[in-house]
Amino acid sequence: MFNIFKKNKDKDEEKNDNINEDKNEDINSEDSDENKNEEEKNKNSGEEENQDMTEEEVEADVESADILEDDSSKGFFGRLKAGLSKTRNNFVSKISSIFSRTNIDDDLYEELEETLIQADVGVRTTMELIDKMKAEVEEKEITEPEELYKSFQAEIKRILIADDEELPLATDWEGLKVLMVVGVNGAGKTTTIAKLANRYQDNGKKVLLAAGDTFRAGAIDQLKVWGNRLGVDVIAQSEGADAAAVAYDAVQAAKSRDVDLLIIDTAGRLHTQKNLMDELQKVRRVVGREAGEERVETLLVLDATTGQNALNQADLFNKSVDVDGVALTKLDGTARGGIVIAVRNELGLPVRLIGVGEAADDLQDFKPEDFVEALFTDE
Ligand SMILES: Nc1nc2c(ncn2[C@@H]2O[C@H](COP(=O)(O)OP(=O)(O)OP(=O)(O)O)[C@@H](O)[C@H]2O)c(=O)[nH]1
Ligand SMILES: [Mg+2]
Repeated sequence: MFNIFKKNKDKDEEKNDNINEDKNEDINSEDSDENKNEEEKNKNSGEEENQDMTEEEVEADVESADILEDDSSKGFFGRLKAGLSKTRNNFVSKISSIFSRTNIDDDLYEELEETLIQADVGVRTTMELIDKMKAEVEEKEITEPEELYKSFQAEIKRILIADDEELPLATDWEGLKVLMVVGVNGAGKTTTIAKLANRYQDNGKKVLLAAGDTFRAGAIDQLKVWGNRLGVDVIAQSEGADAAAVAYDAVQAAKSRDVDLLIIDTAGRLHTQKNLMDELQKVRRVVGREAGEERVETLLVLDATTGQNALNQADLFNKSVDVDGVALTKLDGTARGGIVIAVRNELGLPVRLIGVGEAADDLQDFKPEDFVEALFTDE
């Protein structure tokens, strides 16, 4: 009932058992020097557009973002199609020309394999798809490439429809729900949060935001400006504060204000930075303990344009904080939309949201049927 993104409800019980051990953790404990060094590295290595922005610049940036734009003329499906146009024009048009060949032969399979790998579908999934196509040809005695194309599309759809998911995203629940949003620098966490806050507020939910990115200069202001613009309160401390302490305050505030959805922003971090990943676990533990494990979900935001690297990120984030769902942003910026298939099939993580542009309506629930249709149907 509480699931917005969850992949597996049974896990909660396990977590409840473990959480008691952490009860005495001091959420305000100082970070170790080692941790700070790591953070310094993170600061220097991240390509962060907002890093040196002045307050006015952050404000102008958020104000000019068109996520509240009221342009429903294209409709959701039109937006999806438009957002996937790079992938359509590249990957899909190649695939379609492969299946326009006159014969089903080794060349066809080879070209298909190459194209799938180039589109970030992932090696294992590509091999599975090729094997499946060969099996279909044999079993169904398919001779026409065009007919095989239909099987191919059906197979992609089958991979994307995961049977352990509840679709669509929940809009109905009782009491507080906490969504922790994690990911590497610049993946689109804060923008995704703003879009979700906007959406759930439109749905009549009382939303509260927590400025858990206490690390990057300007991040707190950025969220506050969003809060202002959306008319949503933001719980924040000063830059450099313990992120877990902010999360703690935010959960208390959410409880006392009868909030339906608390969304916690977190600092971008590389999945390879152990200390920062530990910090994330700490935030997660504090939130679970204060809000109740069953009320917390973790959304991993991945930038689709980072390709295979996004898969590595997902794997390590999942090991660290147990990801419930993935938001795959910036699909409009890549010709390699096959990454959606890889996240689903290689990692077994449910893609719950996709970002196909900057506006609010461009953060869409991921619907496999629509996705496949938007990819493969001609104008
Ligand atoms: N084209 C496109 N741009 C997007 C999408 N989602 C986010 N962006 C842009 O990506 C940039 C980074 O987004 P943020 O939300 O600030 O990313 P973040 O993960 O919070 O970054 P840090 O706070 O630096 O870790 C912004 O310019 C967003 O407008 C999308 O689906 N499509
Ligand atoms: Mg951010």
